[in-house]
Amino acid sequence: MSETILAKDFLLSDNEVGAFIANGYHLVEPEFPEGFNESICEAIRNLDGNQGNGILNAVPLLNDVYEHPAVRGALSSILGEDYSMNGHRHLHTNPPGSKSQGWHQDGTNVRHHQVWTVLGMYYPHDVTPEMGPTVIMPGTHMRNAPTDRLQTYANLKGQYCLAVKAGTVAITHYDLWHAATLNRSERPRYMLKFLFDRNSEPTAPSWNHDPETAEAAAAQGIKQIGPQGYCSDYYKEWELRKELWHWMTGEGTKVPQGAFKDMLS
Ligand SMILES: O=C(O)CCC(=O)C(=O)O
Ligand SMILES: [Fe+2]
Repeated sequence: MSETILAKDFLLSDNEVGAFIANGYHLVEPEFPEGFNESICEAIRNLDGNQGNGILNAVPLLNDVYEHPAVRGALSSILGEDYSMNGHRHLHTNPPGSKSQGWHQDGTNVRHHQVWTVLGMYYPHDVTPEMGPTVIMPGTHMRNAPTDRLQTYANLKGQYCLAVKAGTVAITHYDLWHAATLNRSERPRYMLKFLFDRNSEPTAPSWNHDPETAEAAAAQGIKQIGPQGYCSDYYKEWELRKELWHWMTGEGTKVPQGAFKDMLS
């Protein structure tokens, strides 16, 4: 019997896809060999300046992060099996004594309510709250906002701090609001940001889908409400989430009458 661990063993469940649709992020904690994350940190420390998009050539071991079956399984689930790595990538070093970044969405304002691009943010060492973790705001991937306005926001109720253990890969919808926070520690914080693209419209679920129970499982994620409690914004967003779920299952964007009818019960 083969011992090979395959990406298909790590596909997300209906419930996890529903949660991604609602929250706009999914965390993967791949098991890397002993010393693997430390080797990446060492390679980063020895770099001669920031390599920009050349970081993958400069630290080829990073291929093993994004080729890990647990990472591939999650990316395939969210972007389809034929997803690809984008040419844009960056090492984000957050040095001791840094200030917080403003809330922002990456890229330019070409936004939509589907999932065509995600970030895969890999942290090669434990990140404590003092070390300037990335902070994300769950659910904001469906809320386009001007950066000048976002810059005036400080702490938000419900924000989620990516104080994570070494090796974590945070997969986030490209439009999710996020920011680097101030580093109050003595150590630089590293984060590798790689982008991944969907290459085709979904024609079938690309995750571990059970048609019998899928709608109820997805509804668990879809009907989540934000930290402010129930308000009309969430009700409006549920419609977009249902539409995204339906699109991801390969059945187009028009949600049939009667789908998710039990969602509010
Ligand atoms: O360093 C981080 O945690 C986030 C950096 C970031 O989002 C950016 O520079 O676009
Ligand atoms: Fe960013």
